[in-house]
Amino acid sequence: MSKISSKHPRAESLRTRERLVEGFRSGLVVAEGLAAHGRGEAFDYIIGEKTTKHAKRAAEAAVAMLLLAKRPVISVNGNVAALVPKEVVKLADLVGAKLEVNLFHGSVGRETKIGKHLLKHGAKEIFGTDREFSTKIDEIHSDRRKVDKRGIAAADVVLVPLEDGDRTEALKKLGKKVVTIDLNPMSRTARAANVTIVDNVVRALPLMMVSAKKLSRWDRTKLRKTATDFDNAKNLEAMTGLISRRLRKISR
Ligand code: PTJ
Repeated sequence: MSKISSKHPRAESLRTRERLVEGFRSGLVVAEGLAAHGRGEAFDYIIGEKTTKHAKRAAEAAVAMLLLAKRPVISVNGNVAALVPKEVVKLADLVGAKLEVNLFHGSVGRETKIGKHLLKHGAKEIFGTDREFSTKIDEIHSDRRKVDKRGIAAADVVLVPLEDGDRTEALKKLGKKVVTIDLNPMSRTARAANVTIVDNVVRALPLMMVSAKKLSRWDRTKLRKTATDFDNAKNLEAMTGLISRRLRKISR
């Protein structure tokens, strides 16, 4: 890894970028994942590389939804595995969710690599890597249609971080609730999800872990209220409003 001075104004962002490049070199991340991260970085730059109050509210609703779920699943792609392996394992543990490797650019070799990477970071069980349990969701028009019978196929709530595609609509049509983390509040996934946390996954996951510790002490009535009171369209509108105010401020 190249040396990044802590005095550099974008030190944290550069370190995150380095982690992704490492992930690319070790075969966890596809080249397209680097481009996807660049799109995310652009939005992060505009929002000020900080977690907003809107993201905090969304994270709480997301965690409430995961804690209320009977069969919650966290879907892991190459970028998530490279950026937040430890955190995603910990969050799954805190909310009682299963971890499933599910890729847009499907490859058995990368699935296995990502699965092993998560096991190395403390996961006890990984779905999505065993052909015996593989099935298809026909409504999804990409490699992401390949899911695990014990995981996404059977889930009632699915966390799908970092994607812009048709999967969320398809999962919702099947009666599942969808939570996402996406720096772009205009992406198809951000718009279609039940809860969208507009924040960098490297900040959102630790934030969700803190929420999970707090909310796991709440009763189900309070959790239900937190989940149902959340309005994703309103929250996204607040985020796009914040982005346009920030753009006006930066351009002055
Ligand atoms: O490993 P695979 O094969 O499943 O592929 C993973 C990528 C990310 C390449 C794939 O899911 C993809 O192509 O994603 P998209 O359609 O480019 O969407 C990624 C979304 O995540 C975009 O809306 C980005 O703005 C957003 N994003 C990128 N990096 C981050 C992010 N959001 C939060 N935190 C980030 N670090």
